[in-house]
Amino acid sequence: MPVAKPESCDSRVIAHIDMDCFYVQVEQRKQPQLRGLPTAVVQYNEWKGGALIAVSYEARKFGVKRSMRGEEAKEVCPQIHLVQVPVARGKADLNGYRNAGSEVMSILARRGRCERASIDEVYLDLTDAAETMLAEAPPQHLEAIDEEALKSHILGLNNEDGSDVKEIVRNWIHRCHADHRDKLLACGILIVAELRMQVLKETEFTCSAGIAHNKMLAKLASGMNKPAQQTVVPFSSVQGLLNSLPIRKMKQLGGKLGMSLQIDMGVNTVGDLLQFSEEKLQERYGLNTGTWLWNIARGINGEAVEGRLLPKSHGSGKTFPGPRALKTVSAVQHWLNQLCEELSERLCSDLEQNKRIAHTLTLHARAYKSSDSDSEKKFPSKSCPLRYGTAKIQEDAFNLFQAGLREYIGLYGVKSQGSHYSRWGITSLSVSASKIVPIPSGTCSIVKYFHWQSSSHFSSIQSAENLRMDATHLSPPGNESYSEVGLPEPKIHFPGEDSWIEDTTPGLGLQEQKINVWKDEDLSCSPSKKKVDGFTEDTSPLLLSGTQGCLEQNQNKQQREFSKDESRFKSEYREQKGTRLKNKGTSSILKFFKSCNPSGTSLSQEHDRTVQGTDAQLTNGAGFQSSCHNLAELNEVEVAKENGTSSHSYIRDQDEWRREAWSYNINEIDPSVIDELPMEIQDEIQAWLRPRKRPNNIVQRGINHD
Ligand code: TTP
Repeated sequence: MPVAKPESCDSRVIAHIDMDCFYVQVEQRKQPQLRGLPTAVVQYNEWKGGALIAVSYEARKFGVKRSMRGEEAKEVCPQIHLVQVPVARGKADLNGYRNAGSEVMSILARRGRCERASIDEVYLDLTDAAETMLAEAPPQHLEAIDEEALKSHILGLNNEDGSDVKEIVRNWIHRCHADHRDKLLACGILIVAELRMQVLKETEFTCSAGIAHNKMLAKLASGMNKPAQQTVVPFSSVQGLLNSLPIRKMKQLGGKLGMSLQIDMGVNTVGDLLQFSEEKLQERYGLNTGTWLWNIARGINGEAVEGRLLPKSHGSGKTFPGPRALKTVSAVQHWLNQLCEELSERLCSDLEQNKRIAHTLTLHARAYKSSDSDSEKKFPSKSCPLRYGTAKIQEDAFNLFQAGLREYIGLYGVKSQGSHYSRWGITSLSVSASKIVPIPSGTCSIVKYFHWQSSSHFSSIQSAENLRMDATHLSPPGNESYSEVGLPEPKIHFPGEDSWIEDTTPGLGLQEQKINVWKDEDLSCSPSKKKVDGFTEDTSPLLLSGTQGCLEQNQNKQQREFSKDESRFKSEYREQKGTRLKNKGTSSILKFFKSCNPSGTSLSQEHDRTVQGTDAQLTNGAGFQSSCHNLAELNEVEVAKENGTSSHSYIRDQDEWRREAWSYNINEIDPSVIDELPMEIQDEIQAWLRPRKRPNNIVQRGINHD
């Protein structure tokens, strides 16, 4: 999150690696005959040839752009090859691209801390590797410098006199009187060039890179010379780069904040910000945003490379634009089922491969109401504890949707303009799983984990049973008009999300033992009935009397169900896995180099000949908070029966269950997953991620970065 942070250390070496026309490269690896040809990947929707989502650099030379549809691209480049994005469950299947991104990442991570920023972007902290190189084999003593490194672009180096660019780069790398920071960058040049060649050899993909002292500058640089090239930002060039950089090109400044800076403050380039004091910027845009602006004008960015190879969340979404908007609850349920199936498959794969479990399920949607004065109202995002197993995720997501819809249309139904009820439509739907943690180990966490699993299981069963009634009420009958639902305002106290953590149940030692067995030996998602059943039986001595006993009895029942579900979930997964196609690249790198590049020059040299072709809201987090709701709310409202007079109450008996308060923590959203959600939902989430006003207590002023 772009919170103003001081430069932690100005001698870092940070690289931003961005794959070139990534989806196209993945498709070209599958169909090598397309290599070097104008190619584009088109969306699943075939209207007018489908929207282009990735365009090869060969096609860009003809003027083909991502904003075009297939038919338009054919007009400007008749020979273009259009490849449709793979499809599964009636929507784009990004698994192949995701896995290809992981292949690249595993190579890049060999030399330093690595953070996956999106499906095809990675940040690397190469400081340690560069320091080591400087100590052991300093670049100034290297006789031969790799060709790929010599092709680097070093910002601020001028070759107007027509001198050999490679010679200029060689001299820059060899400078023995350079300051320490530039020497480190010289090492970065060599390391990144080597890594990029390794990526090419092992995956057949080309990528571009930016190398600088912080993430912001590295990201700016990586897109400057594409494809298959790298750009370096020495300290001495930072201000020159920013002075001429249009404000809207800066990450986070493409939206309202950028617009306000232009219109209200007359700021057109990042450098123009230098004329304002930090206080002035804070006064106008709030403490945190003001400081952040003050920092970026000086190239200051203390964000650390997170060291995260695995996503913080998983998401699956689909848009339903225009006439395809979903207008019935059953249509929504159908698509939710598809999305949840995909999500469940990915969760299972994460569990199997990385031994991680997700704890929170969230539903996001975009909707409209046809006859509503409150047209600005957003469909509320809803979260609940995540239960594993496709059917459960589907059920819970559907419940969340119903809760969201109920809130969206108004608690008592929307009766507008005489006797007409409001119609609604869903234009975008997505589910995500977050709060992903390694399977807990050790007594405390296992107990908490299962206590949590069982309680969430119980509450969801209850809510599901009762909310099923809602579906009838919420489904627009026949002509899609809306029937009135009487829902009283829920009154509920939501304590902290972690309250259950304190609530450890005594006597779970045996469970813990068995779970550890499962954890250590049974992570392949193969069913192990014996162990699971054994675990279930072991829990029986826990039966107690009174309220606590009743609670635990319920827990045991739920744990048994959980175990069965787990077993069914595993066998479901095996089936899914059996049918999954595996798209592997061709195996022989030598073959690749021979066939694609018989001259022995690198692909990037070939690319040298090709043509080059955030809305920072002044938010105080209100948007985020308004999207935080919880499933407990569903369990406590009274739902009118069909006759509209009597009501059925399903307020939960046990106060314990009330302690679960589920809200969505924005920090749990992985930026790489946001990219996979429908655009409208991305916009919404991005708005939450914008710089927030915070007390300015972390900024060290007066650091000299010039
Ligand atoms: P980008 O990195 O933005 O673009 P790119 O890799 O295709 O091309 P470039 O060389 O200019 O970086 O996006 C990475 C992939 O994400 C892209 O190949 C396709 C997908 N994508 C979409 O599906 N929809 C979009 O709107 C964008 C921007 C990307």
